[in-house]
Amino acid sequence: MSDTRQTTDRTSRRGRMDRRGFLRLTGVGALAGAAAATAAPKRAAAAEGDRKPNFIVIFADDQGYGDMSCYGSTKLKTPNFDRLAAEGMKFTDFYVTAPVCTPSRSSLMTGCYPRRVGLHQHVLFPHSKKGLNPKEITLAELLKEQGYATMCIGKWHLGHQKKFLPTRQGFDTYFGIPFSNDMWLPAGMSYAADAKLPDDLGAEKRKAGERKRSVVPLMRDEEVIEYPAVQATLTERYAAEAVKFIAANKDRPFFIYLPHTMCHYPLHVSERFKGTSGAGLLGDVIATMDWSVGHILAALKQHGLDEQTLVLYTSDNGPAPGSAGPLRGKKGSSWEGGMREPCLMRWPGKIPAGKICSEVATIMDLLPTLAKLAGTKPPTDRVIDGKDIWPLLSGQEGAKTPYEAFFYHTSQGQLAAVRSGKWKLHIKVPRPRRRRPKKGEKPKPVPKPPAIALYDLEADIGEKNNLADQHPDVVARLKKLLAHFDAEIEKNARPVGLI
Ligand SMILES: [Ca+2]
Repeated sequence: MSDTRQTTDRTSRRGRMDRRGFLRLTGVGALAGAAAATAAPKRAAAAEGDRKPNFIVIFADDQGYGDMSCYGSTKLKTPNFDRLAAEGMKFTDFYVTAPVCTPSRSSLMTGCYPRRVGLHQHVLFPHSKKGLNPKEITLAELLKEQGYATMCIGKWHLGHQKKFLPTRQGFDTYFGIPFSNDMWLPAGMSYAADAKLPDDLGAEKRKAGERKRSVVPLMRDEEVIEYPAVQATLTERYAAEAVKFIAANKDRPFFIYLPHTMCHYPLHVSERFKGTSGAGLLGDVIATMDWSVGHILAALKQHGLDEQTLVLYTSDNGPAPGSAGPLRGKKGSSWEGGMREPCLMRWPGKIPAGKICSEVATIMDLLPTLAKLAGTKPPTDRVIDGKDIWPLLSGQEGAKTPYEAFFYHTSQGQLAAVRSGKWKLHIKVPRPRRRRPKKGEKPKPVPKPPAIALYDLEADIGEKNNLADQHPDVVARLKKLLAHFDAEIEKNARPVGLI
């Protein structure tokens, strides 16, 4: 009984807030303002109660659908991920837009398919001359406009040149490595006066960069502060930065975007966590990432911000070292294992606790959904592919996915598949991986995949039974959706940023 009453109270509170948000958005509030001067004190008080929510978006690197105990891992113990699931919502059908790092991140920041913003062709490297176009309106920029304090902590990977850095894309401040941890030192970086550098990194090398694999710079804002970045302690240092930022901004709305460096190869773990998981190096690395969630939640509680903060945890693509659980394929493939991710969202009092959402939702939906919660809207002068998924998040009765169709791309950005309802049609069926022959064994030829493959994801989550021949009508319908999407995005694609 008391639970029902609580839910009703929360719903009506939300209803009041939504109406005010609507007035703000439509401008009706402003028009009425001059005529209603006497109502001013009441409005001010209401605004106080309407404090915009904080957002903490944690984006793991290469963590798979099976790399949490709340997603079925029996090897890993992940009490803090599990806590997010118990105190929030767990998504079973949450997708990223690409099976590799850069394109997936571009979708989080812009609310668009990577092809829409020109960042679909694999990942950026230290020699790349492009990045996220500064003309794009990022989630951070939308929130900053709404008075948010914004910080990016971790692996950016949307361009390491100054004009593409987080500090030029809506973040007040940045701490992290500019791309993947297996890359190297680019030419032409700026160095802090007190940067920790090896003695032999003279002016010439700094200008030219240094091509040592898996030796990467750590940056603060726009300058290198440490090279080589001590990778073993990065996950803990990221958590410390987040906790510091929470404390410094506890009295105003804030947005923390924390894209982890782990668990991308090469794996690193600190002495403190080494050997603690009983599940090998990957287990220790994931235990550190799990600990980081607990550390951040403790800071929210300490500052009384639990009920004002939406915490979201997901991963940028499928597993490289880890597990995709029941899904087929891994990082780099358009099988479900490459692009369907664990996703947990917690906001006590607003997102129902312990609920499972099995509707299709995507990384592109963060921008429109968080924009709305912050009292603004996505840009209207360009196509935004993501959708407002608040009806799903808030547990509205009967809420359905806003997607008639979701589109998968290869790691090189080619249109690969579509999902509509329970059906998924591949038009670029991934080639099976070549198995390394045993000593003395002749290498076996890799069988050629079929031209198309149709799967019923409800009955066959592991994409094993190709039903294309049995359902020509479904194939025809999905092919039409693919053709329509392809033509539209070709027409309305925007240019990538160039230096
Ligand atoms: Ca990745």
